[in-house]
Amino acid sequence: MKKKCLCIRYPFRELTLSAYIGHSNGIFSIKSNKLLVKQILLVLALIISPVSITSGTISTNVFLRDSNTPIELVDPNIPHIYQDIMVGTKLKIVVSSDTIKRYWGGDLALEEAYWPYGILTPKEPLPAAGDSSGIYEQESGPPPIKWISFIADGDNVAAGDWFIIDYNAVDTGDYNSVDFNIGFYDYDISWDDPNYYLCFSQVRTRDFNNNTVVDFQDYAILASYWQQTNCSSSNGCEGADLNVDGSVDFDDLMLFCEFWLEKTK
Ligand SMILES: [Ca+2]
Ligand SMILES: [Ca+2]
Repeated sequence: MKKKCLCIRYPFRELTLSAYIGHSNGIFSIKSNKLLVKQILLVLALIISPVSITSGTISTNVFLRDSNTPIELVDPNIPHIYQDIMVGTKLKIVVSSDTIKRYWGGDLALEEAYWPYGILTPKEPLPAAGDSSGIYEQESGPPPIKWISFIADGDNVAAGDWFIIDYNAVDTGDYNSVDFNIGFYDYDISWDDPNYYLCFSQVRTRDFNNNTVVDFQDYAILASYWQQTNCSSSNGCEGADLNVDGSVDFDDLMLFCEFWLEKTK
């Protein structure tokens, strides 16, 4: 039975007031009773310059690479936990903002344990991220983590789609499925902990002939190995032993049918 990943979530912050309050502290140099000072400054901020206060969220959405078709959620009421995808599936993760918000930064983070199974590749920032925006890759650790970092900046930052990061599901190793978590960091919320995880469970491909669609040609390959029991010593029966128990039988047929006519292009 396939496991479901453990996802940790942190609440979005509804208002982004920290920079404004910090700026006001510098102006007035008030040092006593910090809570009262913040309350006073908050009121002043609301009175003097309400347009300086922005609300909104930076969000992620996941689509098939060649379309705007979103990947379905396991439960529509639980965000960021997605239906199974096959090895070979190509996704795009879109980072968007519903507000004009300059100097925003964040990351997608991939822990070393997941590196053999999927690859994140950044694309050029979209125009709405601003003419001084940036996106880059880096590694850090220990423990080793790969980061796709992005910054929205410039006079022309606009609400909308800001960044696209491609994801390729490349392997499940020796397993019939792998749970896969990608941390999403919003620096306005935390530098230390992900705001949430994008959770995938990726499974072995049913596209045995590697032509990007699961159809009768793949069924014919599975049928050619029907009830064969030495798959572990014969290259996995060309992948037809989907549950990796050494034989091709009804269990594999059921797993195959779950992705009938699935496309990975
Ligand atoms: Ca095929
Ligand atoms: Ca099997």
